[in-house]
Amino acid sequence: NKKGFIFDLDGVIVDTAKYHYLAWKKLANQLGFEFTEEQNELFKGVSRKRCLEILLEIGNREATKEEFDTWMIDKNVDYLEYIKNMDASEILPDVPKILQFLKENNVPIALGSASKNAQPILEKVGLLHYFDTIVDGNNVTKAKPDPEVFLLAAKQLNVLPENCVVFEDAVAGVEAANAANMVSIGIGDDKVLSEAQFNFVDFTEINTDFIKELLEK
Ligand code: B16
Ligand code: MG
Repeated sequence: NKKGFIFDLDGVIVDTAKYHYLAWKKLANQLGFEFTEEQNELFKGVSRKRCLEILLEIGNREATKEEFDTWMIDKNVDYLEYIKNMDASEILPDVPKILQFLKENNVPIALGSASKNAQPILEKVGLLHYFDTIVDGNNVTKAKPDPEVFLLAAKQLNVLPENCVVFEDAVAGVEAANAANMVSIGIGDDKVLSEAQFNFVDFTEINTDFIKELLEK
C-alpha cells in the first residue's frame, strides 16, 4: 500500500496567517472599519475571494464588481510586501524533520493549499525541493471543505485517497481531508479541530515512530 503525505501551507508549514491578517486589516481600516485577530480565524484555509466576501459582511459594506476586484488586488499587493522577506526562520518547528524523514523513506509528498502564493513561499523558505507536486489555489476551482484540492494531490502523487495522510490547521481543511477519505491530522487546537482523526499542537509533538506507524497501516 503506497502512501502519500499532503501538507497544507498556511498554519502548517509556515505561519503566514499573521501576514494575511495584517493585509486584510489594512484594507478594512481603509474602508473604515475594524478587523480583529479573532475574526481572522474565519479566514484560515478560505480562498482569497471568499475572505473578501466575509470581510465585507463584517464591515457591512457593499461593493461593485470593480471595487471587489480592486480590493482583491490591493490586499494581495500588501500581502506580497509582507512576505517579501520571508526566509527559513519562519518555518514552523520540526516541519523539516518530518519532511526529511518522509524523503528518506521515499514517501511522495504534496502540498495542498488554498493559496495562490504557495510556490513562491516554499521557495523563499527553502522547502520547495521536498515536494513532488504542488496543488494550490491556482489549480482548483472548489475551495476547502470541498475535497478537490486533496483528491487532485493524491492523483498527482499516484496514490489512492485512502492511502493519503493530510496535515491541516483549518476546520475547512480537516473537513476536506475527511471528505476525501484520507487520514486527517489536525495541527493546532484539538477543540477547534475535533473532526480530525489525530491531533497535535505542532510538529514537535509528532515523532517519527508515529509516522512509521502510519506508513505501515
Ligand atoms: P492567497 P492554506 C490559505 O492557505 C490561507 O489559510 C487563507 O487564509 C488564504 O486566504 C488562502 O490560503 C488564499 O491565499 O490569498 O495567498 O491566494 O492554509 O490553504 O495553505
Ligand atoms: Mg492552513
